[in-house]
This record gives sequence, C-alpha cells and structure tokens, in this order.
Amino acid sequence: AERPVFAAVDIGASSGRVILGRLEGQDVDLETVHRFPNGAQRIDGALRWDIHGIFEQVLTGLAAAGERARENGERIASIGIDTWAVDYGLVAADGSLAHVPYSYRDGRGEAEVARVHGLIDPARLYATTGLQFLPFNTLYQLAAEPDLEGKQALLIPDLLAFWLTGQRRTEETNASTTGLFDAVAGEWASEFLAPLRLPEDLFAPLVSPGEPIGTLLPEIARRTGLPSRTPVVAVGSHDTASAVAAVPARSRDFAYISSGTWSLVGVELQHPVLTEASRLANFTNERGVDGTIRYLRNVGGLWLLQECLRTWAEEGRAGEGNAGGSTGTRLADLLDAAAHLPAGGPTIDPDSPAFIAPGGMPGRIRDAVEAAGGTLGADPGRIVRCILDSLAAGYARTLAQAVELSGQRVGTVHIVGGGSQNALLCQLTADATGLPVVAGPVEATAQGNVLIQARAAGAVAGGLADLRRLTARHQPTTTYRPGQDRQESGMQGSGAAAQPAATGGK
Ligand code: ADP
Ligand code: LRH
Repeated sequence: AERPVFAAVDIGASSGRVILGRLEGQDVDLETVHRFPNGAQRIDGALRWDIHGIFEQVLTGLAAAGERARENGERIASIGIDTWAVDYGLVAADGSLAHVPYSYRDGRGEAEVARVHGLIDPARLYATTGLQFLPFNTLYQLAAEPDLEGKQALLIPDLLAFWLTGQRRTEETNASTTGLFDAVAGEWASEFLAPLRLPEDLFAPLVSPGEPIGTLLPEIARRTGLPSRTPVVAVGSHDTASAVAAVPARSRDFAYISSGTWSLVGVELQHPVLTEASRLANFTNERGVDGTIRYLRNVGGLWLLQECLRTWAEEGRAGEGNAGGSTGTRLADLLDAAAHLPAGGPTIDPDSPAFIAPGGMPGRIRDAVEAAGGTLGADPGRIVRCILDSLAAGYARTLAQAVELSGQRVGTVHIVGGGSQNALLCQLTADATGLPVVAGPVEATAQGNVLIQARAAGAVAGGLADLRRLTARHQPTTTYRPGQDRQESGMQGSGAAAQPAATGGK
C-alpha cells in the first residue's frame, strides 16, 4: 500500500506555504512543496486579503503536494489548514462571498469599539471570553458590518475548508479569537449575540482539532489531481495554536514566543485566568489544541521590521530603479549592522496601536522615539536595532507578567517561527529575560498542523507533551544563554537547555 503523508496548508500574514509531512518512524519530516508571499492589499477602498488569489495558491500547492506524493509512492492521507486569526469571510445562503474579506489592519473595527462597550461592559466580555482587547477583534469588525441578515461568518481557514469541501464549520482554537467564544464552556458565547444585534445563526457549528470537516468537492479534486475522497481534517486552525503545539519542550516549565508577523508571548495553562488583574494587563486566554489555554499577549512583532524593509525597498527602487535587490540579503546585512551597535539605545513600545496600520514605518518609529525625548536618526541599522531592543524588552515584560498572573513556573523560553532565525533577537531575548532561549523550529506551525492530522489518522499517539517530545527529538534548535555571545546548536537530546530555574523575568 502507498505510505500515508499529510498536507499542511499554513498561511501567515506575510507568507503562505503547503508542506508535506511524512512520518519516519516516530519522526516527522517536513518538505515545503509550495511557497507564496502574502499581505493585505488595498482593494475596493479598504485593506483586504486577496482571498481568491490565496485560494488559487492553495490549489497550486495541493496539486504540487499530490504530484510529490505520487513520485514517492505515497498518498495524501489528509489536508489541514491554518492561517492568521480574527478575520473572516461573509458567506450568503447560496455560498457566495458578500465581500472581499477585510484585513484586521484596516481599522474599521476600531470605530465600533466604544459602541460595543456601551452595549456590553468590557469587564463582562472579558470575564466570559478571556480575550485580550485588540481593536480589530472579530466582534468589533462584525459590529461594523452593515448587513449580516442571512449571512454566515466563516473565519479564514474555515472559509478555505468550505471552498475545498462544501462543509461549513468553525474550528474552536480560532473561534476563541473572535471575542464571542466562552473560554470556560468552550462554546459560542451566544448570550452576547442579541445585545450586539448579531444574528443567532451567524456562526457555523464548532469542530475541535482532529475532527473531520469533509472531503474534496469533485471540482477541487479535478483541479488538484487529488482523489475526491481526500479528507480535510480540522487542526489548530489558528496558526498560533498549531505553533504552540509544536514547541519542542521537554518539561512543563516553558514559555513560548511564536515569532512571525506578530510575537505571541506567553505560557500554556489548563484553565483560563479571567481575573480583573489579567484583563487590565490585557492577557488573552485563547484556546489551544486539546482544550489547553494559550495564556499570552500579542507583542507588535516583526511586522515593524517587515514594514521598514518594505519602505526602504520602495525608496531604493524610486532612487535607483533597482528591482533586483533581494530582501533576504538586505535583512541579513541590516541585522549584521544592528548587531554591531551597542546595547542601551532608544526603544519604543512595540504594542502601541500607532504601529498597527501599514506605511511609513521608519518615520513612525522615529517619531515615537522623539516623542519620548530620544533621538534615532534615519540610519536603517539603528532603526532595526531599536526595533529588536524594543521587542526583547517587550518579551521580558510580558513573560514576567504571564508568570505573575498565572503562577506558571518558567525555566526556558522557546522561540518558534520565522523569527527564530533572527540570532540577534534571540540573544537579546535571552539577555532581557535572563533565561535560556531555545530557537526553532522555523516551521513549527506546519509541524503542529501535521502532528494533529497524524494523530487523527492514528499514525502517532499521545497528548501534547508526547507530541512536543517528538518534535524536540527531531527538529534542530539553537540555544542562546543570557549574557553570552555564544550559542549551541543541535538537537535537544541532552535536555541541557531545559534546566528548571526560577524565572529571571521578574
Ligand atoms: P508569518 O507566519 O506571520 O507570515 P513567519 O513565521 O513566516 O511569519 O515569519 C516571518 C518573519 O521571519 C519575517 O518577518 C522575518 O523577520 C523573519 N525571518 C525570515 N527569514 C529570516 C532569516 N533568514 N533571518 C532572520 N529572520 C528571518
Ligand atoms: C498570528 C496571528 C495572531 C493573531 C493575529 C491576528 O499570525 O494569528 O495570533 O492575534 O495573527
């Protein structure tokens, strides 16, 4: 019989990929078969996702995955989808899309915050949903919709799954980012729908990671060359839920930083923390795989760096007509320049709402430094260093608060995602937190996506701790120690990075 392999569709705010996951004994091998850039675009006068273009890329990737599997004598046992959270498509009864989905960076939800909080006290919202306040949370965006009658809101991964299978479901880890999900009951907080004048049937039924969603529609099977019996299985469809499931922790006393466009900084808990102190610190209780709680806060993240690079590339193009410069090289050079600058330079608050929207980021960062009485100048190396110093300080602050509010012990900080490749940021994080930092895997989100599919298929077994040990055994990591310019590479086989210690973040 053909060997089963799993296709992970993982789409972040800055890039998407389709990855094939193979089980080699008890190890998971990931092969990227398709990659594409992503980003919100100005469409019809608003910041939106080119969802039709994204879906074409998904189909291209699935076709490539099928071809690769066939070459290897394998069969795609299932498909799992994860993307960024919060955003949704509005689907009419006939299945058509009411509008091109808005990006959470569009800003239209913000105008609704005061009205929503007038209808339901934010303290009451938090006591039920445990969701951190972000002005773009789904409920504020829904409050801005002029007409929801007869329509269903499908979160982005659920919308893609609907287009693949014809089945409408809402996966629960991502549902927990809407602001309309009960953190304790694990169900929709339907008591909030009527006061917000949202239709009762606005959302599709919930599914948990590991549950089946459907099989491929005939048209999709034809376009991808995959058999129509291929199942689409729910995974942690919130990318951060999948990433946290693949943190290569060997013991319980870990914190994580899921580092991509955002930095999601926190700990894993078994029960939500819904206290007023937690609300005031703006910590979130998002749902993880297996009913866990991702107790974390959003830190502004590498978005600040991505946007500076975009601005500098545009300026460079305007100046020299140079379209050939590679962003990768540019990033490596800038990080090198930043690493040679002394510690103790100016910092900004990376979480400030002033940085949510795109455009003119170097100038906005300079303005923030100057408003606080500092100076930064226009040198890109200095601006990059300011961003990374600010992120590291933000991580340390956030982790200290997570420990204090949750009582969770933390001895090791794991950084996963694209940002785990940023050696300077990893070292600055070790220095700022006083804790060892274990960096990697880069593709933790895809790894988590594949593991949940493999477990649903019976190819691996166990709870999250077992899945994490499996990741730790096979995926390479790099360890950074506080106050040292030294890093250790290798598998975590010795467990040397996981010595229990009191947190240095407090
Ligand atoms: P998302 O899922 O939000 O799209 P990723 O996890 O793909 O984000 O991470 C993207 C980020 O990773 C980039 O913004 C960049 O800062 C960082 N990154 C990617 N490659 C490298 C690299 N070679 N060195 C340092 N940082 C990198
Ligand atoms: C990261 C992420 C994060 C959300 C944001 C909208 O990709 O899913 O967890 O807060 O995007």
